[in-house]
Amino acid sequence: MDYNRIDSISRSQHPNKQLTDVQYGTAGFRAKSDLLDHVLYRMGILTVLRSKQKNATIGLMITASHNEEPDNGVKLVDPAGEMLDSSWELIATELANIPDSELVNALKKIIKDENINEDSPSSVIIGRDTRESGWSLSRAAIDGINAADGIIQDFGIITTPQLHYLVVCSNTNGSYGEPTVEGYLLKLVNALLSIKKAKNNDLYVGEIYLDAANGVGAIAAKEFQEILHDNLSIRIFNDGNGPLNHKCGADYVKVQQCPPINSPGKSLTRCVSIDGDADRVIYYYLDDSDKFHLLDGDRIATLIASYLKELVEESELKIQLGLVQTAYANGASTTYISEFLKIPVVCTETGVKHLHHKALEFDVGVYFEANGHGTVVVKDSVLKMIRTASQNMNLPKKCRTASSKLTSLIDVVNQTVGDALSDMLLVEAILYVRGWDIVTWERSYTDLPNRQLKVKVQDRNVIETTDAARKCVSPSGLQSKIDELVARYSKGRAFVRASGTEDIVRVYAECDSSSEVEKFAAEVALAVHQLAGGIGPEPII
Ligand code: G16
Repeated sequence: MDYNRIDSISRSQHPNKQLTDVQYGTAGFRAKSDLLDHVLYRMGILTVLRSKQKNATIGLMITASHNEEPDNGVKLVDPAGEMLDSSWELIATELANIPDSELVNALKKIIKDENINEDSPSSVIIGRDTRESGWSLSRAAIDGINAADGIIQDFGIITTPQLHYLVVCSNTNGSYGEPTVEGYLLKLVNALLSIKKAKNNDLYVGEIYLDAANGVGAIAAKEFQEILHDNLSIRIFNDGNGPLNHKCGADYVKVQQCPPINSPGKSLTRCVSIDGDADRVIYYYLDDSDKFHLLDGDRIATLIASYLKELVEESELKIQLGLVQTAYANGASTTYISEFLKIPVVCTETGVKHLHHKALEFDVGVYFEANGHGTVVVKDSVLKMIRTASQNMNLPKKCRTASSKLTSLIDVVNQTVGDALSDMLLVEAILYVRGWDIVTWERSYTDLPNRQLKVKVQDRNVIETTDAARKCVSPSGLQSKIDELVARYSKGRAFVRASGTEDIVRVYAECDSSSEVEKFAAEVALAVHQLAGGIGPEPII
C-alpha cells in the first residue's frame, strides 16, 4: 500500500479535527454527520484491510437508521452478511479516533497484528441511505478505499438489508442470489408468488399501508410494488417528502405507541412502519373505537415461529427450531413462546449482531428484537435436507408438501440480516396461507402493558449492565432501587441500559396494569436521573 498517499489524503482532505471521540456502538458508528468525515475515510481503508484478511467482499453502509436527519453513521458488514466481528470493533474505534499523525503506524500495526497480506486482492461494496450528508460521506469512504487500492462497487442509495444481501451474493458466487438490486427484488417476490400460487385464499386482503419513515425504504417499496402488481397493494405514505424518521417510522411508532404522522384513519386497516434504512418493521392498526394496537417484533417472531413449527412437524424432519429475543421482549410473548408454542427461547444483549450469532446455533433460528429488527437463519445443511425432502417421492405426500412449503417460505427471507421489506412479505405470506386478518393474528396472546423512556445523562457509559442487560452493575445502588420499584408492581419487570445508537440511557418497564405502567417507568427513569448523573429536568412521576 502507498502509505504516503494514504497519509497525505488523510491530512489534506479528511483530517481528524479531534472535536470528539466516536465509539463503535450497537450498530457501528453513529454521531452528528459533521463529525464523521475522517471516520468514513478511515473505515474505507479498514474495509480494504478486512477484505484482504478474509479474502472476500466486505460491505460499508452509510446510515444512521432510526436516528433523525442530522445524524449519520456507518455499519460495516462481514463476508457472510453479518455485522463486523466484535474483535474488530475495538480496532475500528481506535482507528477512528487517533490523530492524523498516527494513522499510518496504526494501519501498519493492524496489518501485522491481524496477519494481513497486503498483496491480497480486496473488494468493498458501499451503499448509503437518503440522508443529505450521505453523499459527501460516501466520497470520504471511496477516497479511503481508493487510497488503499481497494476495488469499489458503489450501489448508491440502497437499503441496509440490500447491502447485506449484495455482500453475501458476491461472496457465494451467486448461489444465494444474483448480486444486483433487481436480483434481490425478484428473489423475494418470486418466492412470495410461489407461496400464493400453491394455494388460493379469498379470506386474505392484499392491501397494506406502509409508513416508510420518509427514508430509503420508500424507494425499495415502490420497486417491489412494480413487480408485485396486484398480488399485494402497498400504499406508501411518509414516502420521502417529509423529514426522515420525524414522528414516523418503526422506532417512533414502537416507542410512542401511537400511529405515525399521516397514517390512514380507517379502522382495521393493516398498517406497517419501517425505519430509516429499512431494516426494522412493525405492524399496527386502529380498532372500531380508534384504539391503537401494536404488533411489534415479538408478535412477528411468534407468527413466523409458530408457522415454521407447524411445517416442521408436518414434514417429520428432525429440525431444531429456536427463537432469540432481548430483554425488551414483552414478558407475555416469552411465556407464549415457551409455554404454548414450546419452542426454546433465549435472551441476548441488544443488537442484531448478538441475536444473529445466537440464532445460528439452531438448525432454524428465528430472532427478533421487540423493535422489529430480525430475521430467520437456516443452516445450509438443513436447507439442503429440506429441499431434498421436498422432492423425495418415497416420502408421504403430506411430508413432501410441508418441506416444499418450508423451502418457499425460507426463500422469502433475507437471511443475511433483519430486513423490513422481506419480513413484511414473510408476514403477508403467512397471513395469506392462514387466511388471517390482523385482529386474528393479534389474538394469540395479550401483551403486558409496557413503556420505554429515554433519560439524558452526563456520560451514558456510567451505566454498566450484565445478564443480557437485565441487571445494572453500575452506578452502585441503581439496581437495588430498580428491584425495590419492581417489587411494587404485579408482574413488574424493568431494566436500564445505555443506548449504543443515541446519547441517552434507555428505560424499559412492564407490569400487568396499563394505568400504572407510565408511573412505574417514570419512577425507574427518575432513579436513573438521580443516580447516574441525569441532566435537564427530572422525569415527572
Ligand atoms: C440498531 C441495532 C438494533 C438495536 C437498535 C437500538 O438498530 O441494529 O439491533 O436494537 O440499534 O440500539 P440501542 O438501544 O443500543 O440504541 P438501527 O435500526 O438503529 O440500526
